[in-house]
Amino acid sequence: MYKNDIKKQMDMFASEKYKKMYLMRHAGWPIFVSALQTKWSLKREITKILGIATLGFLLGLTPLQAQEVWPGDVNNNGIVNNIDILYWALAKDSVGPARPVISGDWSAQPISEFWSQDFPDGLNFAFADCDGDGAITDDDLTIIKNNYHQVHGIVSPDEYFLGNAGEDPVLLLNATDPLTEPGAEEEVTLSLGVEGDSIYNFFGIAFTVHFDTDNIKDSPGSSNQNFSFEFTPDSWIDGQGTQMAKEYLYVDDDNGIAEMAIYRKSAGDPIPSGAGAVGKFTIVMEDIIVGLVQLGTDSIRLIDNQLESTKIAPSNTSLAEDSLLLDSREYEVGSDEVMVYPNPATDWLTIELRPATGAKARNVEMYTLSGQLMGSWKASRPAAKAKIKLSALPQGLYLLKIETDKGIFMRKVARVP
Ligand SMILES: [Ca+2]
Ligand SMILES: [Ca+2]
Repeated sequence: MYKNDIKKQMDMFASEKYKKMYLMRHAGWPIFVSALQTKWSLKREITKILGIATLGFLLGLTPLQAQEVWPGDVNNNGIVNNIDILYWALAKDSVGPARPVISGDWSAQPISEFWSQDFPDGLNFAFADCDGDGAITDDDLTIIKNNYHQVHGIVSPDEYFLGNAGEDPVLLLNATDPLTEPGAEEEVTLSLGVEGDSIYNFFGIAFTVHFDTDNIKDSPGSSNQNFSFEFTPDSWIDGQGTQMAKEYLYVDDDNGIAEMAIYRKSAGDPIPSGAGAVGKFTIVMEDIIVGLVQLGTDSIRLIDNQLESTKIAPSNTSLAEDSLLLDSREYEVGSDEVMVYPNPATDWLTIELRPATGAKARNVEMYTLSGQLMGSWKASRPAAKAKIKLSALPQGLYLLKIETDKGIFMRKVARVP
C-alpha cells in the first residue's frame, strides 16, 4: 500500500505534465529539473523523492495540491486580481478538456487532464478555464470578478514593470480641469504613451490608481458610480477595429484603490502600436474638499500578445478647490477678492487681498499641477499684500495656495520665460 503510493508519486514526478507545472511555479530550480530528467532506480531514489515531496510541502505545494485550479486565479500565484484578467484575455476562445466537476466556487477544483495549450511562460491554459467547462469564455471572467481579491496558499506577488519618466512610455493621468469645486464631477484623462514616446504591440495593461479617500465621494454598496471609466471611441488601442478594447475596474472606496485591467478582445494579430488618450475616469468630488486631491498610479504591467512586458512610467495628477477652503464658510468671499498679478509672470508675482475681506496672507505655497510642492514663502507678519520671487521655478503652470487668517485661496498661475 505504502510502496504503491510512493510509486504513484514517482510516476507523477516523472510525468511531463507535472514537470511543466512544477517549472511554472519554480522556474529557478535547475537541479530539480535535471533530477526529473534522470532515470532512477526506485529503491535508491525513494529517500530523494521523499525529500523533494517534503520540500514541496514546505512551499505549500504538495504534488496533489498542484493539480488543482482555484477559480479566478488564472496565473496560479495565490491571488485573484487584474493580472489574472490579462491572462484570461490571452487564452479567451480556447477549448480543452473539462474538469470532473464544473464549478467556479472558491475552493480547490481538481484537474483530471491538462490542456494542450500553454501560455508563453509555461502556465497551462487549464487555469484560465475558471468554471471548468472546457471553454474559455466571458463566463470565466465573471468568475474572476466574483472571486476578486480571494487568496489561497502562499501568494507569490505579481511582477510589475515600472519605468521611469523621461525614459519609458508613460501611463498618464491628467485632470481635464485641475480646479474643482465640492460635489463636482471631474474628468481625468487616461493616456497610454504620449506623442513622441509610443507604446509598441499593445495587448493589455493592468494598473492601480490610488486616490485620496477624503475627497472622492464614496459609492454606495459595490457600485462604482462615483469613480467610473469610459473609453475614448476608436482610440489607438482599438487598432484597425472598433471597440476592440475592454476593461474591468475594481474600486475600493475605503482604501482609495481602483484596480484596472484593459485588454483587447482578441489576442490575434495585428496588435496596435501608438500613443495618446484611450479613455477617461469620471470622479465625483466630496461635498467638502480638503487640500489637494491627488491621484497616482502604480503596479503597472503592460503586455503584448506573447506576454512580453514593456516598462511603463507611472504618473500622478491633482485637483484643487477652485475658490477657497475655509475653516468656516461664514468667511466665504468672491474669487475676485484675491488678485494675483501679473499672470503669467516671469520674476515676481504680487498677491493682493482686497481690503474689504480683511484677510491677511500668512503662507504661500506653489505646487505643480501634479501636486509637487515647488516652493513656499512665509510672511514675517500677516499682510494684505505679498510679493514672491518666481525666478527659480521652471516655466509652466502652477497652483498657488494662499493661506490667510480667513481661509485658504487657490489660484492657477503661469510662469513664462
Ligand atoms: Ca493571480
Ligand atoms: Ca469556462
